[in-house]
Amino acid sequence: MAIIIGILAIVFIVMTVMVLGKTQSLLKGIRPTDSETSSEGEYVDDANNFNGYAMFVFWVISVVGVVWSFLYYREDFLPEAASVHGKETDYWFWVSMAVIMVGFFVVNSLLFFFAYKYRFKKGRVATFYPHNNKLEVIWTVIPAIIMAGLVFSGLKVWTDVMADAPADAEVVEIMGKQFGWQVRYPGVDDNKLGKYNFKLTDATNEFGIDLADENSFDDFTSNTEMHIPVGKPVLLKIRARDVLHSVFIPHMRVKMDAVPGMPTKFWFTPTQTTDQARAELGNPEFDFEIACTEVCGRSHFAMKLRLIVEDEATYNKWKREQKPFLAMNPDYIEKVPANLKAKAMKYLPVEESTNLVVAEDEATAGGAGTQAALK
Ligand SMILES: [Cu+2]
Repeated sequence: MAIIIGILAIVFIVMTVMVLGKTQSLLKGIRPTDSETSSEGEYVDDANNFNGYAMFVFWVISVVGVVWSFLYYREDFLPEAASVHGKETDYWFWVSMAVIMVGFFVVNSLLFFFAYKYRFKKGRVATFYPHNNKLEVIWTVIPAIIMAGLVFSGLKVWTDVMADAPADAEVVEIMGKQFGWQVRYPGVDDNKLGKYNFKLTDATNEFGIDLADENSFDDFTSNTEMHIPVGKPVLLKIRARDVLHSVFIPHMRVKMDAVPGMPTKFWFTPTQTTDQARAELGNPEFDFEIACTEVCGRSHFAMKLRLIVEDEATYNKWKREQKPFLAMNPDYIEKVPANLKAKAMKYLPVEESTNLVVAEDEATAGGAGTQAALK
């Protein structure tokens, strides 16, 4: 790469020197001189010929450069889409690209070729061609139709992407914080995320889960990976705890800002499991990845989360193996209102819940109650 830039730099420097040299000789030509032998026309002819050829050569080099850079950087383009809408947005991206490239090559080829072909020649007079309605209509209507076609097809895909998620979508909450992603699942019992309140956030309850809402009893969290099922719509509920972050899942073509105080969302349907992607790429180490694309502070670069796409059975099995937040942090049973305690209790580890039952008995009936219960 450095070599190419070096060569280009030398080429441009040589060209600059040559152009400057030409300018000098041109100036000599138009300056009044003592002898009448110098011919102005000859200099102008030379300069115009040089510029004409230079235009032509420049365009040929540019075309080679454009094609070369496209092929060279191909592997750095976005990876193949692994979601339903991703394939559609990619399709329209490449259609737009094709149309733009055709326009680019036609217009610029003509521009540089005409600069070369119609360079100044002695005795050639330019045609005065002030107006042509037919031409005006053609070059307005054709691009307008093409652009409208692109805009409307893009708009259709965009409204599908931004529409409400299907009712059966798997709901997953993802929250950005300096510096990492945290994930919350609605649990296996109700598939409903419990309410949250930022005022309840503390070192353990990072989500600010509101345990006064019974939907939150079976919610579980993760800060190491996100699991989702293949072939099923997944609704990401996105939020940020401190500053702006942005959820980016390149393979899924998912990208949405995470804004403090303003929940956002994005739903998508994965089409490929992690295992399928690994087999296809021949790379057993491969993983889908969630990254942050909003520079959010010193360790922004480290805001990554592994995304595991698996078949529904494996996904459901994984979900059942996860322990609810309440089970991991039994102390939080105190935050549950009295009328819901019995319901919440079944999520606690066995020994914790018996202890609590005993403690409550003691609190209500005194020592005698417990003794009676033990008899
Ligand atoms: Cu970030």
